[in-house]
Amino acid sequence: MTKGFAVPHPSPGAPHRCAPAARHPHTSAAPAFSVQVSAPASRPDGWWRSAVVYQIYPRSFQDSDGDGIGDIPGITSRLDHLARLGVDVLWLSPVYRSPQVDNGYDISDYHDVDPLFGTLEDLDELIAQAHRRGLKLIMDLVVNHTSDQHAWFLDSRRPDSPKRDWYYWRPARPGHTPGTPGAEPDDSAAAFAPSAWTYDPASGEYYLGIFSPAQPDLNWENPEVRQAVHDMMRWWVDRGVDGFRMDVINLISKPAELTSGQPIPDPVAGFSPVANGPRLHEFLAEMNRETGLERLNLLTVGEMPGATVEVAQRVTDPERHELNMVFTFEHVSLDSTPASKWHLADLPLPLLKANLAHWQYGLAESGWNSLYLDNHDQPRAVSRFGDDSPEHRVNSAKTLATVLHLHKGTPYVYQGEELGMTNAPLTEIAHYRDVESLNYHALATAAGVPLADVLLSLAARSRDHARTPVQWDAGEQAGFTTGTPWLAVNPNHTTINADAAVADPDSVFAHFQRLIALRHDDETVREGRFALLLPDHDQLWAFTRTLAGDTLLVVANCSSRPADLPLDALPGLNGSRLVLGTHAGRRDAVLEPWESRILRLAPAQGEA
Ligand code: TEU
Repeated sequence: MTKGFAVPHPSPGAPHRCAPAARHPHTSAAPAFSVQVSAPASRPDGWWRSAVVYQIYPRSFQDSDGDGIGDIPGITSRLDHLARLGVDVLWLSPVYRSPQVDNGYDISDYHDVDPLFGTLEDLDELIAQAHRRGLKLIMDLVVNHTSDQHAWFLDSRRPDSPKRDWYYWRPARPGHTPGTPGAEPDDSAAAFAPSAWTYDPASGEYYLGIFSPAQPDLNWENPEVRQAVHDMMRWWVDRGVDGFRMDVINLISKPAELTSGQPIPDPVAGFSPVANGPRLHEFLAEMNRETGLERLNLLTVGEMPGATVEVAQRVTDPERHELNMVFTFEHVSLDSTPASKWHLADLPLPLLKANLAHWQYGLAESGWNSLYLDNHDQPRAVSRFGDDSPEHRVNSAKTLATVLHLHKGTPYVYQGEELGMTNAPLTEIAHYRDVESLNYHALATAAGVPLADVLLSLAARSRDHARTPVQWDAGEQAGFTTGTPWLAVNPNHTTINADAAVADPDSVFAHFQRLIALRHDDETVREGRFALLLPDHDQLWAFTRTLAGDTLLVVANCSSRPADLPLDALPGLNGSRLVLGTHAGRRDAVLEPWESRILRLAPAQGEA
């Protein structure tokens, strides 16, 4: 396991200045602490281009009833924290009725709230309270698949059902007895199970579930399926939601082989064989038209594993009327080998910089980027890309945020990221809850991978790191619940928690407030053209953003040792003005470990 970036170590004689950062007041304007009150759902054209989105994973955010599981009233009770942070939009991971095999990404009723999380009325109240504070709210739309307990699927199990064709049902492989090992229609593996095909003895056929048997894939070729999804989306829009985050939406159009009843080609290579199918753009444009996504100025972001920047260019080109932006997986796949996310690889900084720059350039002319390092499926960014040691945690969390939020696009903050929350000490299989982690453990150990290696991969990549309860205070269960949390609270909540962060003007939280305020205030942050500098530098992440002659220069030391600023390669430095820094007031030509600065170049100096 590699922690942070793979950078060469300094030579033994080299000076190594790792003194803790001096604490100085920041130069930016003080964050606003007042709660904004505004009319609900005012959505001017293009509003999402200046927005910052905050993702809530309800199960782990705030419990209000002591059952150890976060819920909607718990979220409502914490809205002031989010208003204080300054974000514009809340994205709710799924709260629909669900057997919770994949924590709500397996939906059995799209028109109801799971009792675990509360009621529809609780959700209405959350939306109203959010709108009252000027916060918008978007729902997670999980329509590549339903739960196997959804009424549509239960109906579809009858071979003569009109809904049989709403899912992918296929006979056994020719020459094989249905239900016997190896009789699956093809060799596709599911993301969270050994096979993507599950045998149903009642009809003697198999159904497709590319995540797990509890998540059967809907057949989007069938127009009735698409209509049912559109109806459901309109129902939520009428209820007051401001947009959708669309789960694995580039998997809805399946390859021609599959839709025509043939085996999936090259079935073992992850999602790529089933991603970005031939009718993807048609389905997205139709959805947009039928549900008024664009007409109503709803925020739309499509999660797209396996999508290239070319796919994203098409999806986000305003002329094509599909979606506002997509979530790419490229930058969060760089620290694994192509074999799987569990096969760990070193990540040199130039590789990560190059990937983000590739997306910046690719979507510069038309289209739009989404920007994220953390979400509910990823280990914590500060532990993965930063340095979560007590010495460097705060500055590395701030510097990663500086870099991300100064790119062009819509930044996403994942709950706890604004506190610098870290990976959890998950050291044995009993510590894990996630279906993906448990499946990997079972399959890998059965295949003979030594347990120690399996545990190492899990400790580096498990989704459970993101899902430990939000650390609100230093007290019992971090203030998350009065009961027993469904997943253990990280013991470091005694020092890393919202109470402490909000009280400290130099905290990670305060830095996020400043970055969000800067985006709101500064047109160059929102719309400026991006240019990467020093692409091969293994410590510094440097780039400019330019708009109408105004240039911001970002220099960030993404390493735990000092970094010299190459003045000849950054000619605009002299005469520039510090807009925001992690070590405010410092202007030396050496950046401290994990120090970053946002500078405004003097007008005459233009783009560096
Ligand atoms: O994720 C899709 C996805 O590609 C990742 O989940 C991936 O399978 C895994 O996290 C890589 O480690 C979405 C949701 O974000 C995720 O939580 C769901 O489990 C999945 O879809 C199925 O709905």
